[in-house]
Amino acid sequence: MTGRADRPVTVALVGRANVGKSTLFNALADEKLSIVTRKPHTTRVPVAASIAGPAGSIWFWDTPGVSERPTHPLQRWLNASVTQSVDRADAILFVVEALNWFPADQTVFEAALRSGKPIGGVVTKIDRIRSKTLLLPFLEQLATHPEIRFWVPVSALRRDNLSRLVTAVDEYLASAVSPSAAALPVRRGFAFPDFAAELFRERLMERLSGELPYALHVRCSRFVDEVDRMEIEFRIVVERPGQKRIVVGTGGEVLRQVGSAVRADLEAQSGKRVLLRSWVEIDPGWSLKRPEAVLVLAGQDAVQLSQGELPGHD
Ligand SMILES: Nc1nc2c(ncn2[C@@H]2O[C@H](COP(=O)(O)OP(=O)(O)OP(=O)(O)O)[C@@H](O)[C@H]2O)c(=O)[nH]1
Ligand SMILES: [Mg+2]
Repeated sequence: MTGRADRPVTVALVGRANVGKSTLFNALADEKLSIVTRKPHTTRVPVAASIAGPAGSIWFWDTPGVSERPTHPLQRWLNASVTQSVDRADAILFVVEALNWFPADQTVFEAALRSGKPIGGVVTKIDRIRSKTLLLPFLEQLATHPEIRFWVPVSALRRDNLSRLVTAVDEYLASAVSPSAAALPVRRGFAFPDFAAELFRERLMERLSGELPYALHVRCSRFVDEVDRMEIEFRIVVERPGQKRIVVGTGGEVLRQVGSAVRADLEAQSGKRVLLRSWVEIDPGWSLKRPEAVLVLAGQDAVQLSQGELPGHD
């Protein structure tokens, strides 16, 4: 590496909810750092990873999905968080789903343009497109936007075109900016207890339907890390007693099944035996009265005893 500048460049991945930002981010990081579900508005807190580019390292930020007309305080807060990431980043990677440009994409696109920062574009999920003849007119339409320095079609699932994307980011974005020290993320990924809580939320979001994925919030309230074992406790916060009943499930079935899947994930990742406990609390209208609760990363107020270093989570 030649080392383009003293400091790495930071690039925010921004786009409508569910376009595949987190899947792409994880594929670029070559590690699962951000949770992914089939449902929109999965990502709530920006997460960063440094990736080696041809001329130096580049920090990528995964950000929440933008809502076109946010009506709920949580959506407004997520939108504000994206604006903040755009403000902090040196450059922007605008993410759009192949063949799907909706009003929300236009909203994000215009916000990215207003930032005045260099912008590159990614077209995701191309593995879903059966014929290139369908994709070409879409790409041609995108190419009419002169402000976007490049468009790279990718499939994060199949890892198609990822190195071409990193090269384009390096060549057209990273070389065009003077990196700002203020933009540098403090860490790669989440602290381990926060990541564990995110995994719990991922499993619950996939399992539950309707409003519930958005009415719940998971916090890690206790984290004990020893040489060969971990103890970890989660509080799942919902808004109403009926929601609590569904999250717990008949005879505690939902919570037990989700908990054992998360325990298996954590044991595989840490190589330690994991003792996991979880319970559900009701905090009426938490997302309405203080959506910033999601900002409070679990690890910050979890009781932590002898916390060790884990790969990818400094
Ligand atoms: N077929 C296919 N599906 C993908 C690809 N990338 C993402 N997906 C799927 O798209 C859905 C949403 O992916 P996410 O990565 O969570 O999307 P996101 O933009 O981060 O969503 P939010 O965090 O809600 O804004 C998931 O079901 C992914 O498996 C891809 O390259 N190909
Ligand atoms: Mg996401």
